[in-house]
Amino acid sequence: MRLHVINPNTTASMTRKIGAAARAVARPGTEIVAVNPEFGPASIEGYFDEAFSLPGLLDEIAKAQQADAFVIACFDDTGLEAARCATSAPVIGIGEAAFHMAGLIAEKFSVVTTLSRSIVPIERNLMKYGLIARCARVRAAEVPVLALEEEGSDARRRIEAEIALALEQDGAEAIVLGCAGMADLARALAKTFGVPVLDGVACAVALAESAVQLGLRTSKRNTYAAPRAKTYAGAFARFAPR
Ligand code: 5HY
Repeated sequence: MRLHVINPNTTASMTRKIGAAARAVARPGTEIVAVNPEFGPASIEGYFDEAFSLPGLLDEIAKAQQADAFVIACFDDTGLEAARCATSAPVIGIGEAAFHMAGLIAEKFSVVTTLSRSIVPIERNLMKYGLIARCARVRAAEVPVLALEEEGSDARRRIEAEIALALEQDGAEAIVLGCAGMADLARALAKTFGVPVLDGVACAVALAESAVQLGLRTSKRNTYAAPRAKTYAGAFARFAPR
């Protein structure tokens, strides 16, 4: 099978990191194609960037209609519902995947994301997915997303400090890493803290493979139905459903 893993920001080094994390857990017969748009924000930090990443995300999906499934590799699950309208293949968000997987192995989990501006969007996703009661707390390490790409940054130290607080104060039994850019840290952090630490990229790849194996496709009845034919004016004409 072929999984199309889309990093909705335009930072190629993060796309390579995401691709490596996906290939590390993919089954032998699974081809991972990791891509990012050529246009849009270099990182997605809150609602403004999410909005500006959507055209590029949807364009990547339109270009890859042969994929067996898609993973949206942004922890805010940016554009997840719109993406499900754009294809009949399964579309798995790394946030939603990590939340569900954490709920299978722990009663309560905390999320450690990058900046405080991402806390409410993640909390709202948890409510949307019906999992807010299983999340002890969504925390921010106060690390800009691109600091995770910088050699020698103090990002890892700040993430570790926030995980320690989550274990001390939240009653967290597992930790969900709240950024695709943290994908390479999960195994080491699990060893450091002795608790499950989940990376959404790995969780989403596993769930996407399962959906394909089960022969499941996105339902096109009502909510995720293909967009009705209409004019998409101006520069957005290229995004009209193909
Ligand atoms: C992500 N931003 O996974 C999110 C995480 C965040 O560019 N990739 C991004 O901080 O919201």
